Amino acid sequence: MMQLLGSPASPFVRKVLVTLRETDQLDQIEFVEVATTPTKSAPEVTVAHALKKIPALVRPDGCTLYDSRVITRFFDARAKGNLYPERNIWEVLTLEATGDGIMEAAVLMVYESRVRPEDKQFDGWVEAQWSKVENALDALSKLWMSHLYGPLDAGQIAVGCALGYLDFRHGGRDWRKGRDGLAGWYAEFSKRDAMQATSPA
Ligand SMILES: N[C@@H](CCC(=O)N[C@@H](CS)C(=O)NCC(=O)O)C(=O)O
Repeated sequence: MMQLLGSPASPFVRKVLVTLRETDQLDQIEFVEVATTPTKSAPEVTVAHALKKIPALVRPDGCTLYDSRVITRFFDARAKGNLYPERNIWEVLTLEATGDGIMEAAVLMVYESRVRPEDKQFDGWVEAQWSKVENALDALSKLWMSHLYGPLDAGQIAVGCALGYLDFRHGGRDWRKGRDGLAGWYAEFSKRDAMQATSPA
């Protein structure tokens, strides 16, 4: 059986779990829960993922897959799903990259306070990451609302998991302020069974 190495708190792992649920393949994997940080890598992760990150998908009949967007695309193809439609593939991939980028910046902010020793923390750097998040949220609000309301795809899943992660780890920053449209979309999207079942909060 395929093994998915991950933690339910990771937004990148959540994307894979949502994809598995949306394509009805949750029973195809064994979830192996691991705790890993940049300074303390889990041994299984070090073996499976060249960059020592999660998620990683260990397959008995093929190479181990990473990163999250490779794994989600693999499962979509495997189920002959429509999360990466040819019709607008470049839009979908760009939206997915936007969601992933929000997660990356938001995860780095968490590492700054949790992993880096206090005397080495740098507020200016943390705020610069948050300004990337805000810039991306504004881009989503201005350019992507009609796509977000279209048929379900991998871009929407990435954005949904990114916004969920902002609530989970950066709730005090109020990403919804001045972004009613995006907040309204997320309120609906987060009601999906796959989102409810994988909520980290
Ligand atoms: N681009 C990667 C990012 C994965 C990632 O950053 N995962 C975090 C957990 S949320 C991780 O494994 N961090 C440990 C580390 O950086 O060593 C993906 O999409 O899979």
